[in-house]
Amino acid sequence: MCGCVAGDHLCGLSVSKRAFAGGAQAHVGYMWLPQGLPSGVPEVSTDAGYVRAEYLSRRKGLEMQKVSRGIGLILLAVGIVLGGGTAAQADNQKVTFEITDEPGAWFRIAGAPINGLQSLAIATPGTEVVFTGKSNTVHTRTSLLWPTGATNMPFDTEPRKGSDSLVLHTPGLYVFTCKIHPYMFGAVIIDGNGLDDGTLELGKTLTLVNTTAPASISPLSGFTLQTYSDLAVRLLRTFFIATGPQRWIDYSSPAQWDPFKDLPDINVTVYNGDVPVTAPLKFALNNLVKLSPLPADKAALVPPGTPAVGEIWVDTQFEKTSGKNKPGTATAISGQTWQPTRKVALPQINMNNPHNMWTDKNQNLIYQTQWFDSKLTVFNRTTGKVLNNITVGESPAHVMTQVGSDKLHVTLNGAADTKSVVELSANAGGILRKIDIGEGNPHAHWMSHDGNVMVTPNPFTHDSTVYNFPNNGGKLVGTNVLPIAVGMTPDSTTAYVANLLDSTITVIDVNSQQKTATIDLLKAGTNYDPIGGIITLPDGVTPKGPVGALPIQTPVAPDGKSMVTANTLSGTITIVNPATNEVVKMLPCDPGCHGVQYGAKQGGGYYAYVSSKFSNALIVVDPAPNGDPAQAAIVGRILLTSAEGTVSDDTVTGNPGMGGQGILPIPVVYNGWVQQLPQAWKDQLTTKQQNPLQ
Ligand SMILES: [Cu+2]
Repeated sequence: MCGCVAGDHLCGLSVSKRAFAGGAQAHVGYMWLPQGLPSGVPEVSTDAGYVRAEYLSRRKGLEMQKVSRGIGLILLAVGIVLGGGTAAQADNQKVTFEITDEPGAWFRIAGAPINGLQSLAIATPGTEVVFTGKSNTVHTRTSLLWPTGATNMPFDTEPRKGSDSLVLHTPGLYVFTCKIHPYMFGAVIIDGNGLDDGTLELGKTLTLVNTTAPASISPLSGFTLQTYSDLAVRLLRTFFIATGPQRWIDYSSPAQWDPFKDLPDINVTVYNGDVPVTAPLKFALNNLVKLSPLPADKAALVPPGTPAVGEIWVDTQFEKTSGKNKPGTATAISGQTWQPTRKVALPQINMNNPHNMWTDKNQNLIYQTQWFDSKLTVFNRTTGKVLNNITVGESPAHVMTQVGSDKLHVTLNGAADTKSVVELSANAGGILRKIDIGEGNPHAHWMSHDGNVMVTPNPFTHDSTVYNFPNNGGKLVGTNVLPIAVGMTPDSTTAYVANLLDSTITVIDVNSQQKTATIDLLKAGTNYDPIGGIITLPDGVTPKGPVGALPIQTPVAPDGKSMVTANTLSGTITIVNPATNEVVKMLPCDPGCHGVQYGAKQGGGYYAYVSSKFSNALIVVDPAPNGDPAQAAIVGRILLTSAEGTVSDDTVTGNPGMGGQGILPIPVVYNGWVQQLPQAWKDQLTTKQQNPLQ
């Protein structure tokens, strides 16, 4: 029953439940490791001169609770026929999820998918859920939501490639994710009323993992979600879109987008308090509560009126090509024609899920992370030719250069130990060291304009490291749950950390290394009603909002006038005025809204480019017309599929232009980097763009 691998120090606990993010019962959780199980987790860094006291002080008083118990239950065999069609196979009361690198099928149910539901299993109480690994990198198997009070919940594991299992007893909806790649979803509905009535029972209330965290780290602490609610239905809708590529928005197709394509013709039962409400699944996902309209108006596919300087690279991470079995390309868009000029798939190295990019100070190289792998890849920007493929560690997520040295720093999202940032020499000549940031598993860091400071978001430990290079040490600053991406003002005095699961942004004073404020993007109860719903879009009917649910990338404009945040659950773009830290505007985005970067607009000013995972369009935002972020507007939508004249090293075979994640406008015009550009690039910028703070 224990599916652990030999030698794993957690073997005896492989079906244990360790509280997410420290959980309700634990102190501000540190490593999510029960005491007495620290093998592989160094207690004290060996880095000389390290400001270790800061880290150690947070360990004191740490009381992690072992919540391990053996699970030994006799399993009964049942069928799971639903409304004439098996939704997904659960044989002999066992559901096996294969964890893969395959877009949409990250938690793929073993056996052929039926009705397109490759990641949703329907089963009865007592079903064993098994996770097995088929990915090139490590993943966690983590409860995202579950029926309130359910036995064996929440479940969580270390990042690993091996197997795990648990048994589900309590009826209702369970969604599992990976804390490293938090859009990987697998779900199980335990139907307590039997499986032959054609109705999926979602149960009365759900608990979200962050709501089990202490109030000190989650504004949603203690919140319980009834299943008849905007938030529950929105989460379910996002699950179905994420796990079915046929439900992604294909702007290149003449067919009308159907976000519910191939969903089975079955009913779901949700609860309004104690009152059951049964409705057809598709109706429930679109009409049961007052969900805001889904975006994706193809008429919006228009280029901006004013050209951009240079080009815009977008990681079309889910695009498939014929010459390799791993997904992903990097797509270059011309800022003059707004056409895709190049797609780089790198079949010769089987490039796997390219996630985020940066370039050298001469703008000649593209540094490309492979997030579902262990490599940093370097290719020539103008030829697409691969130059280097360097093993850096598990799940390399983001890469940026350091102003001055032009060294690279790559975060290792899958690294369980605290030496989780890799430093490479200029032009990625070689690995220089691994930097101890006091935590493992960082995602999207940001570097200061002078190269002195790096701020990492540490998703597993709800904190952020403010690392000072001259001191060769850092300090941990508390955030909310699952911090995922950092932005920084151009003078590097303020850092912003987007907390995915709490829909907040932690504001950090970089110099004093203190948290100074929290920006609430959800404003539940004020701007957003998690039960009644309505996230109002600019053309909406209810004067509520702005709202951003599940924020990801959040860079600050090179001139400091705006911060643009991509919110993946709400499918909205929020604009913050960094002068006041107020959310001043909301714009519609596509499902899976994810990446943001700023680039130079021709003749002055900036565009913010926004990518979405489950769409093949790049949104162009004018983030501060007339210098005012409250007037931010969408000024273009660019198709990311190949066009006539697009040069590529491989042939696209699936998910065309899909999976928008990391973005890299060339030239890099953030303060600090822009001053290092070759003259030929500077000549294309205005004086103000060359010196954004003057
Ligand atoms: Cu993962």
